[in-house]
Amino acid sequence: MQMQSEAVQPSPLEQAEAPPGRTPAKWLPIERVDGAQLSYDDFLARYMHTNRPVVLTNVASDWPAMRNWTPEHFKKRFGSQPVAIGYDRNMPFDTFIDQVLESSPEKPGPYMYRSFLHEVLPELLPDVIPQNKFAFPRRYASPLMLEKWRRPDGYLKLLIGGVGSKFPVMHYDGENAHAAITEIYGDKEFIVYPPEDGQYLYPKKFFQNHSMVDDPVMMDLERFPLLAKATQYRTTLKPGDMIFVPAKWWHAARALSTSISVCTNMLDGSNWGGYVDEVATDEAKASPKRAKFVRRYLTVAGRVLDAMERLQRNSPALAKALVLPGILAPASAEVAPEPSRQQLNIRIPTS
Ligand SMILES: O=C(O)CCC(=O)C(=O)O
Repeated sequence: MQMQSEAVQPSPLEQAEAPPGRTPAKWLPIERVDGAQLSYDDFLARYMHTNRPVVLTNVASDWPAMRNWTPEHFKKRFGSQPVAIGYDRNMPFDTFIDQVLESSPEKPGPYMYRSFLHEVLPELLPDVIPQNKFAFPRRYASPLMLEKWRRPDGYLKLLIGGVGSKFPVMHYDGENAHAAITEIYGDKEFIVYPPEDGQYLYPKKFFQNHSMVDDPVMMDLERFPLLAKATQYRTTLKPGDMIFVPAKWWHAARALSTSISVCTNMLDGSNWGGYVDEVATDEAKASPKRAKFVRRYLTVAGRVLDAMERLQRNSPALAKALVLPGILAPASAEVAPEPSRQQLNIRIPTS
C-alpha cells in the first residue's frame, strides 16, 4: 500500500558519514495527528480499518507514568529485583538501568522487550490509567477467546533501552495483530514498511515475520540489494506519542536517547480473518482435527464479537443495559474494565 505520493526525503543521517559498505536509507514521514483532537470512530475508520499507520500525539497526558517514569525511578523502585530483558535473559533491575544509561551508538546496551506488566510488574499498572482509547477493541481479553490466546485486560509490555540500543529484530507482529506503542520517556526512532514490501525485506526461512536485515537506516545493499526497492516510513516518537502499527506492517525501533515505552496488541474485525488463519495454521501442526475446530469456533466467535462491538458503538445505552456485550467484547475504553492490577500467572506468547 503506497501511503503518500510526496518525494522520498533524505534522511538526516544521510549527512552523517555512512560506515564503509553502508548506504543511508531514504524515507517518508509517517502521518502525525493530534490524538486529543481525534475521535475513536475516526481513528477506526481512517487508520485501523484501512490498515494505515499513524502517530497520534498527546495520548497519555493523564498517565502518572508520564510524570514519574524515569530510569532513576525504576532503579529506586525495584532495586536489585530480577527483571526479564529478553526471552532467556534476566538481570537485576538496577544493574540493567546502569547499563541502559551507559549505552551508546558505538556500544549499545541491553534493550528490554519481554516484560509484560501483568506477568512481572503489575504494581506499575495504575501508572498507565486512564486507558488509552486508541488501544481498543481488545478482543484478546474477551472471555470468548480460547484460553491459549486470551490475554488479560490491557496487558502491556514494557520497553526500555539506552541510546543506540534497539528492538532485536525487524518484524511484523504474530497473530496478524495490530500494535500500539506509546512513548513515555525519551525519544525512539520507529521505521515501518508496508506488508507488500516484505518481498524486499529478506524474511527468515523459519520465522517468516522476522527480517534478516540488520540495519534499515544504514543499509548493507551488497548483502540485501532488494532493500533499496522498499518504501521506508520513519518517525521519531516523543513522550506522549503513540504509533499505530497495523497488522503485517514490518517495523524496527531504536532508542535515540534513553527510552521508556509500553506496547500492546489489538484485534478486531479488521484483522480477525488473518488472526484465525494464523492460529488455525499453527494448531494444524499438532492436530489437523483441532485446527478445524479452532477455525470454526473462532469464525463464529468473530461474528459475535463484530455484532457486540457494533452494538456498543451504535447504541451504547442499549449495550450497557444488556451488560453482556461489554463483558464479551471489551470494545472501547469506556466499557472495558481498568487493568486488574492482579499479578497473573500466565506466559504470554509473542513472536
Ligand atoms: O518499540 C519497540 O521497541 C518495538 C516493539 C515491538 O515491535 C514489539 O514488541 O513487537
